[in-house]
Amino acid sequence: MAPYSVYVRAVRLALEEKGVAYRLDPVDVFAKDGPPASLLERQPFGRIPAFEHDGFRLYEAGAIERYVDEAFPGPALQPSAPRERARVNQLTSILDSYAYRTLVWDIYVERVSVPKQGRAPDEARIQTALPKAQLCLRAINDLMDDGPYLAGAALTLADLHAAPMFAYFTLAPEAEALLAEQPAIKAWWASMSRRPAVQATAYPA
Ligand SMILES: N[C@@H](CCC(=O)N[C@@H](CS)C(=O)NCC(=O)O)C(=O)O
Repeated sequence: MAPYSVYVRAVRLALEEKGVAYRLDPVDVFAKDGPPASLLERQPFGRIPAFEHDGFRLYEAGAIERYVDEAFPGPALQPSAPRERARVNQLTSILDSYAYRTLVWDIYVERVSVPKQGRAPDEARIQTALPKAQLCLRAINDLMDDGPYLAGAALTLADLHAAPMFAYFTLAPEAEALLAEQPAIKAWWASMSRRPAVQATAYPA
């Protein structure tokens, strides 16, 4: 699985935080001829990650993260109280449904990756994304209560799902002003980015 992938990294963060050893098999999901057949056999939509544990195959990062948390010993990454657990699932869904495309593709990829490839960024796409990013950050901030983690006092899968998205987003200069409006998220990211698991999975290393 590719170390640059947001969703592969989120699963790796869960494995790292649980202290579970794992192997990353390389796959080029953006290959010119499309995703390789070996991936499609495991993930029919041609996305990564595709995960396997003792013959049990699973795709969809959120499902893999929850499996990792529940199938292995180590610190619990989901609260047991229904309402707290629901917040973790709510944040994960917000990240998947609204934040990933806006923060990573519309802002980071367009502002940082596209110029590296020698192309001009689509400024209109970035401008359209900025209020959407603001909305995402505000919504996440509103759910944080007193923090310091996204779902409250303890580290959860919500933090690990979000961290790879923020690692890319914060490389775009636009992130600074947006995060200045949400100091709790800014402080969260400053602390998350120093975690050994986050540093161990950094891309580029
Ligand atoms: N819903 C999927 C999304 C996974 C996903 O979008 N992965 C990206 C890499 S971070 C990918 O495979 N992109 C390839 C493509 O869009 O063709 C999950 O949760 O696993």
